[in-house]
Amino acid sequence: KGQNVLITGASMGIGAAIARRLAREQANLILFARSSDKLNVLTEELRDISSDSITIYVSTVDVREHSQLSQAVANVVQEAGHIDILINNAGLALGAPAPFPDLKIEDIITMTSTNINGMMFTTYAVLNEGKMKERGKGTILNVTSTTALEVPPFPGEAVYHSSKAAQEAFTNVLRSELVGTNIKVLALRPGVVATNFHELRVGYDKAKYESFIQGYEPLVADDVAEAAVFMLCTKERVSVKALDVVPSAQRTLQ
Ligand code: NJP
Repeated sequence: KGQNVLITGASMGIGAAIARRLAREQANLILFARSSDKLNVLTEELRDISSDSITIYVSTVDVREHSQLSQAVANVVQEAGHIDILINNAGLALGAPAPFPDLKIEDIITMTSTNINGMMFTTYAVLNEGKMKERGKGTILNVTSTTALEVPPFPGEAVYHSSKAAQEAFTNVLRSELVGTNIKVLALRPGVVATNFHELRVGYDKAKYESFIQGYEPLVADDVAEAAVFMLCTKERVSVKALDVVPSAQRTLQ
């Protein structure tokens, strides 16, 4: 309650679901994404959910653009004072599962720059402009993926899985750098969740999506949001460092 929470990729899917849950918890929300229309619609919904008792800041931000991001964080901090919680959630997979050399170079650049650079740029801005480092307290929750740890790996997703593995590595190193402060660094790893993510991923090929999730019901975004709120609401001495949230019947990607 009353904490300032920045969520990237807040315009839909898991990010929007986390925003809805946190609005019920009376957190002040800072919503970043590229689609201003969707952010505005969500903001209205969040005002209803919270009965107008929270402050909501909305910024149309592309997490791949460092200067845009740090400016957006600095603008919010002028009003909000600081950021307590960062949820690095913006991310995507592009191109149907395909052998690495068949991927388009622009898709490789988009995936790595969004999933890796975007997460690092946002974290950098929040630790510095967002005053988290100076205050020595807060939480950084990275929405990574079960795919980051899949052994043996799943052929056809070389870039997406590598980007998620990079997120996990970053999470672990940052956590050890911040030992001795009250800044928690956590990883939340979803399995398959029914969001727009898969439509982008399989190039809107419904048949490929159906075959991917064959035999079980995927999670909905709110299932992941519930887990996120659980991780964020523990006592100060407790750190749920990482959590896998998967459909009960999900087989491994193999
Ligand atoms: O995806 P989707 P999810 N700058 O497509 C935003 C991970 N995950 O909620 O910019 C700023 O509904 C985009 O906003 P917009 C996944 O890797 C998922 O499922 O307006 N924002 C939108 O709000 C990702 O890290 C599954 O287009 C950017 C949001 O990202 C996270 O969960 C499984 C952006 C994506 O919403 C949320 O994905 C798994 C940019 N450059 C991990 N580019 C799953 N769904 O099955 C995109 O293991 N966004």
